[in-house]
Amino acid sequence: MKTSLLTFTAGIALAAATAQAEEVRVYNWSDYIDESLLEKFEQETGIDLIYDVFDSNEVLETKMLAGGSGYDVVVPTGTFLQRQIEAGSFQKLDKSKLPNLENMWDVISSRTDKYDPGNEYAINYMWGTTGIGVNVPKIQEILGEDAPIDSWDLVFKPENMEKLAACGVYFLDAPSEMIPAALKYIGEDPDSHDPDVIAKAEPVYMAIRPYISKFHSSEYINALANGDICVAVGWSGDILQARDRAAEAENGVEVAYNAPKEGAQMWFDEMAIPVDAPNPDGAHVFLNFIMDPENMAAASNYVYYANGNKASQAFLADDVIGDPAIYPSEEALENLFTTTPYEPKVQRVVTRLWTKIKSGS
Ligand code: N2P
Repeated sequence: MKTSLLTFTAGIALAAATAQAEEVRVYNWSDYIDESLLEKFEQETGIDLIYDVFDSNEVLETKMLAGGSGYDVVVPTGTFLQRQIEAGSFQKLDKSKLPNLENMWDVISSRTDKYDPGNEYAINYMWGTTGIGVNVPKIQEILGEDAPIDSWDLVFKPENMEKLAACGVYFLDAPSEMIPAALKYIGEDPDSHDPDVIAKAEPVYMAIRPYISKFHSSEYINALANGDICVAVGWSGDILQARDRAAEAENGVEVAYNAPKEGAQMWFDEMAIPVDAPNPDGAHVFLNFIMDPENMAAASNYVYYANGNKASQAFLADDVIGDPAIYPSEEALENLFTTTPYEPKVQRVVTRLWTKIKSGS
């Protein structure tokens, strides 16, 4: 009797020690969460959260295809998710562990279904558009009151870029978004997988290449907010975060974001569990925490991206749910395009072209 009681006690102590040491490792985009949520997760669940960030789908994809990343939750964009599902990089969600799935929004899940049929492998975290952020007073000083801040003309017309170069122009280092934008600008199908069509993006970029100061996918938030640059081709919420940082600094910088009127890309960032995740149970706890309506709303209210959670909408700030740059109207939605993943052969064409564009020769 005594022995078995001792064993029992030791068992509890061991379980407690294991619970204390439990960790979940999340790899998400930079500037993409309200960090107080990370503490809240640890407090509510007792799980240690290791939270790392990236700013490039290509960087994440390299880790996913190599395997052994050590992460429990990662956040590829829909097109990359689809390719990585096909490569066997993810495990199916155990939906019985995700009661908060009931909060998700069918309008978004019907769209993410194209990348992940049945939404078997991922939940939508956030979605947004790829467009243009500007320091309005600076642009108007250079190009006049009628500066085309809502048009791809601003950044793809060499005569505009020649004038803007002095105040600083950054582009995303994201070939799967920057090539489609240039194709859209010249009236081609932005989702073309035809190498001959894709090649038409090259002269568009080469004509403006001397005027691009940098290709980078996260530094532009502060650069725009500080007034170090006056134009950034970037992601909607990031530019709206720059707007807030500038307003707080009261430095005369006034940032505006536009999804260009000719058409802009819409994308969906998806939370998925790697096939070799060390703690898939913890990953499910994290996903369920994120799908809590108040948590999801707190994240969107902080980073100015829309989310795929219908129930969170009751908790969204008016300047988030009411801002058409974040939650576009039906009409504006029609002007947004989506893309499909490039096949490996086409991807190589795109990667080579992008390297050439960046090097400028
Ligand atoms: C957050 C960028 C996320 C959007 N900084 C890229 N899909």
